[in-house]
Formats: sequence, structure tokens, C-alpha cells
Amino acid sequence: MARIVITNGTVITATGAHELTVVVDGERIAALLAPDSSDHASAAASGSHVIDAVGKFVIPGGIDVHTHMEMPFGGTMSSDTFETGSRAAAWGGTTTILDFAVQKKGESLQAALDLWHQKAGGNCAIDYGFHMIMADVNEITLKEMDVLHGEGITSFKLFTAYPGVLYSTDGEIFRAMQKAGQIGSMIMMHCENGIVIDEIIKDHVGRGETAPYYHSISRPEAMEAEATHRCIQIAKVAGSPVYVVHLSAKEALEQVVIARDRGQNVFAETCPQYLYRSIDDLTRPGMDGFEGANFVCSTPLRHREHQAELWRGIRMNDLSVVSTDHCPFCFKEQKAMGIGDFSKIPNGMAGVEHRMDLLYQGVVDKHISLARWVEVAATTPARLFGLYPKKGVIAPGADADIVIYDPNARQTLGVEMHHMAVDYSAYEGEVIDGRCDLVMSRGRIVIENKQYVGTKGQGSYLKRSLSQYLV
Ligand code: DUC
Ligand code: ZN
Ligand code: ZN
Repeated sequence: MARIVITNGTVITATGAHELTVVVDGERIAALLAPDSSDHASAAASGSHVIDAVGKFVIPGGIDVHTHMEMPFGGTMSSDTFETGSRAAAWGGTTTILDFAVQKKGESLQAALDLWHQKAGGNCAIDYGFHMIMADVNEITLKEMDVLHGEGITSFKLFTAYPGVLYSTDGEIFRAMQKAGQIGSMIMMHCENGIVIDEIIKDHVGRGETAPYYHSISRPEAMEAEATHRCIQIAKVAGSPVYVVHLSAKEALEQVVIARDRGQNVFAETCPQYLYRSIDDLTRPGMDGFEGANFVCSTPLRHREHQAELWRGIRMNDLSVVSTDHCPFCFKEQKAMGIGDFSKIPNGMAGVEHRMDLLYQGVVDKHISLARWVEVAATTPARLFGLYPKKGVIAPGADADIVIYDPNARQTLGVEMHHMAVDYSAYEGEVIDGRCDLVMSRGRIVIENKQYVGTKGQGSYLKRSLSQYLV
């Protein structure tokens, strides 16, 4: 592999902006050089491939710690494969994904892990790792958590939603958290009171209130806040950290703030759809009145007033990470399953391709700084999930997962331009600032001159360490 020297760019890290030349040797970053250093001229002259990044940002590749490729859900399967989804991620400047392997009831964690390796292996355009969804917490699977650590799975997700499918009782959550506390795993929680929500769903459907809008109405903020509070309290008693996934309601955020202020190891993520879309989108009149189905996800989209609170949470570090919960379903064959009954609409939205850009728009709109953009999109995800300092940073020794980002470009989002395997865009027609100019995954250029130049299967499985945030 050629030596690559990126000159004249502004390197953005979680600590700020620096005018530095980045030298890539093979798969790694070899050096960062001041433009006036004596090494600089020789690095650029020594037969290297020189990339001029003048006027551009040089940032670590994004890390999306919450994706669902080829995930069985609601009687169907999310529409991106690891091949299409990881390639779409690369287009958008994300060079690592952490996907959720799903244990079914009665199955071992190892069986679920084997299946996810089969799905992803040889197919990914970028590096990837897994969390494990535990749908069946019992003596055997609790023991398996240790085994999975050995395989690089150091985080486990449990649900207080979806009774009968992915749901865990408080007792099961407590046991898994207790184990996590002992061995140092991260517990990720989907926080919604699914037992109450299922009753509310019955009420709405019984009254003939079957439109997509009722999906959001049947999953009230209070039920997200209640489950968030409960999981935080159980984690406290069990002696475990907890990471709240796809937080959407300001009432849930309040619970996270209280716990963090008390010094508890509580972390949370939100997703771009909660920052840019709202419950109003569920009443869109298009697609024969069913367009709202495209905005059905759980936790659901909230009223617009929540958005400012979420941005504040990101700015103030109450929300540590922005991931996507990328879980695409096509309108025609999949979302349409819920015509006449919103509870049958597969839950999920596509986003893996747009996270870096939509967050950069948050910089343009002055919600967050450039450094915070990189921190929530790459550095903290790496540190929280055992990938740092291999990933998430531009520093000597780190993997050369690098994005050259053009802040002066403009792009119009939409189904015609995106690369995700889904037949609609939640951001159709939105014009945003900034776009990836060049994307590099472990020293190999994968996106350049608006072309995908990578190869299927070049992404490697990442065996992760324990979270750097736990002491
Ligand atoms: N939420 C979604 O929207 N989709 C998949 C699973 C989940 O928790
Ligand atoms: Zn979830
Ligand atoms: Zn999810």
C-alpha cells in the first residue's frame, strides 16, 4: 500500500482544530507533522501519494455504534445487508459500525454471534463489530457473557419494550447488570415501558385509530422516562454502568442528567431522526395517506420542542454519543404491512449514510462546535465501546480511518442520491452544507471523486476491549 500524505488540511479532533500534515503508512497513521517542520517536506517528497486538503477538514472516520443490518423484525428483515449498509456508511464518512447480533429466546448467545459473523463476514466495506441483544437471560446465557468478552463482544443490549419478543423482566435486567458489573461489560438499554405501551396500543387499535400517527401517541414520553429511571436505578443497585440507546424524550434526558450529576456511570445516545424529524412527520399526507409509516421507529419521534433539549444535551455532554439506530424498511413491501394497523408497521428508519452530515449541519446551525461533532460521532463512541485509540482519533498509531470533509460543499438529500437499500428518504429534498470528499478505511481509499472505490469484504471484524469510561 502506498504511503499517503494529506497536506494543507485542518485536522479536527475532540480537542480542537490543528493545521497538520497527516502521514499514513499502510493501515495506520504514521505521523502528524507541523507544516513548517523539517520532516514535512521529506514526507511529501518521498514517493508518497499526496492529497491536498486545502480548505477541508481532516477528521477521524465516524463510528456508528447502533445499526441493524439484516435484522429480523416484525415479520420481516431490515432492508440493508452488511454489504449495502456498510457501503452506504462509507459514503457518509462512517468507517466503523457496531451492529446488534440478536439472540432469540431459547438460543445461545454463541449461536446468535455465529449467525451475525456469517451475515457480515466477507461483505463489509468498513470495519465492524457487534453488541449482543440478550432476549433470554438465564443461568446459561449469563455465563456466556464471559465467553463473549473473549470474542470481543463487551456490550449487551436488553429491552424493557416488545413483550414476548425482546423484552426482559426487571429481574432479568438486574441479573444481567449484576454480571456486567462483575466483568466490566456495558449494558445498553432500550427504555420504554412495553407492558403499558402494549395496552395503549390495544386501546387505539380497538377504537379504530390505526394511522401511523398513533404509533407515536401510544408510546408516551412518560413511558420512556419511567423505563429510563427504572433502568438507571436497577443499574445503581446492581453495580453496573448503563448506556441508554436512542433517547428521544426530554423527560428521559432529565433522568440521565440527574444520574450523571450524582456521579453514576450512566451514558446515553440520541439519533439524527430525533434532532431533525418530529411527530408531525407521522401525519404526512403522501403515499395514499400512509407516508407517516416511514417515520415509525421506537422510541418514537416526539414533538419538535424536544429537539432543542436534545441538542442542549449533546452540547453539555449529557448525551455522550449520536448514533443512528439504522434499521431501514422499504415503504412498498415492508412499511405497507401496517396499512390499517399501525402496530404492524416495522419499526425503524434509515440513517447510517447521513449521520456525519446531519451532525455537521448542527455545527453550521451553531448547536455544537466542530470538536464536539468529532467527539460525539467518533471519539466517544470509540472510548465507550472499547475501540480507542485504534479508532476514533487522528493520532500516530491509530488506524488510518480518515475523512476529508468539505465544509463548503452543499448537497441535496434524497432517495436518488443515497446508497442505502431503502426506497424512500426521511430527508427527501433537504439541502445541507458539507459533504465527504474522501473516505479512507485502514489506509485504503474507499470514497473518492464521488465514486465508491473500495471492495466488498475489505472491512474486518473488530474484537473490542472493555469500555474506557469504566473504572
Ligand atoms: N427500534 C427501532 O426503531 N427499530 C429496531 C429496534 C428498535 O428498538
Ligand atoms: Zn431499541
Ligand atoms: Zn436499535
